[in-house]
Amino acid sequence: MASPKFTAPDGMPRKNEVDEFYDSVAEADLQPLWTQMGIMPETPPLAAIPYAWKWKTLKELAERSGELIPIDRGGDRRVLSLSNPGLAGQPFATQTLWGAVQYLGPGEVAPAHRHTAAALRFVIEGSGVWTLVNGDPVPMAPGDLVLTPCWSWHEHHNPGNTPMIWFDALDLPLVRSLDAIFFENGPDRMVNRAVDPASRSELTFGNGAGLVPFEESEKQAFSPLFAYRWKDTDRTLTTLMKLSNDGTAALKFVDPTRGIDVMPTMRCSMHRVSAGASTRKFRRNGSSIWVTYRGSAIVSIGEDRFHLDEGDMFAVPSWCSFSIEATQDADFFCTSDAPAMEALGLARTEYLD
Ligand code: 1HN
Repeated sequence: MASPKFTAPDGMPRKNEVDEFYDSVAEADLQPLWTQMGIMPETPPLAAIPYAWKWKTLKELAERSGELIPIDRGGDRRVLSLSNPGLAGQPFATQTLWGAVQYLGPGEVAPAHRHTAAALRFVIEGSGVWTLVNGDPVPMAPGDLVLTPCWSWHEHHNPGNTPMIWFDALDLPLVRSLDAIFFENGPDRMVNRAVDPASRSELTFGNGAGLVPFEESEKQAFSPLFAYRWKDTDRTLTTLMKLSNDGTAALKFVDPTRGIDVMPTMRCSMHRVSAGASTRKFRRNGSSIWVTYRGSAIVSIGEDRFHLDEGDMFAVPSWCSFSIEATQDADFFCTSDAPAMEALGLARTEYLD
């Protein structure tokens, strides 16, 4: 029942009239802005924290999952996700990115499916696995970057007799927050088959030196090249390092037909830091996940410092200062949400040294 209205002698509404107003606002599923303290803070209010996962633990538990868990459970993929302790138990490494290790045992197949969340693999160790991306078999080897872009069919095959572990990254938290998740299971398992050492996408678009087919193929939102090989990445970093005067070199993986990021939501890059050298200290909004591919380093993220060795992975949340100091010659793979931030006009970077 509505409470009677009282008016004070000075004409101001009496307290119970204000209370009644707030009740009516809430009942109408409305909220006043003037009570929303902190809705527009000066810098991003962060939940995710700077965090690192050790390869030793990742590898041990991935191998254990291979012994205990059949491949046909848990979404057809034997994947252990990097769960940032700041994100309330969600299986996400950062606010926008999923990171994980995936284990595929000898003779196993992770069957076909597709989803709107874009994915990439960066191979850490093992050999013999190939991924079928939209019908194109792409072999995977250590140091290779393999793309399975938005809505592309993909399935993983391990016809060999050794297991393989790789790093998976997806833009899943970002796509979820946009209510843009779609998923579809593929046709039944395909039989293993012989695979050429290079995929059709590499034969067509991976010839390097800025040379792409004369006839334009229909442009999609992602790179038509699905694999970036370690020998090319390593050679490019070696050349860039020779030209460098600060002991650091970095490259970006791009769509060879347009020179833009490999996928619209995820930037991929590789960073080499010589023993004793440091990268510049900076912060940017948006987040990234890093894989220590070779060597070791001390990484500063915000107020935290992490000692990292081969295979260790770490999360850099939005607007946290970041720098790497190599204790041995070190190579890092990085994926970030930078293309999405830039496309939305939100990207900011600040150098702090
Ligand atoms: C997925 O499809 C794969 O295909 C890996 O290898 C990790 C994490 C969440 C959702 C789908 C894969 C995934 C995933």
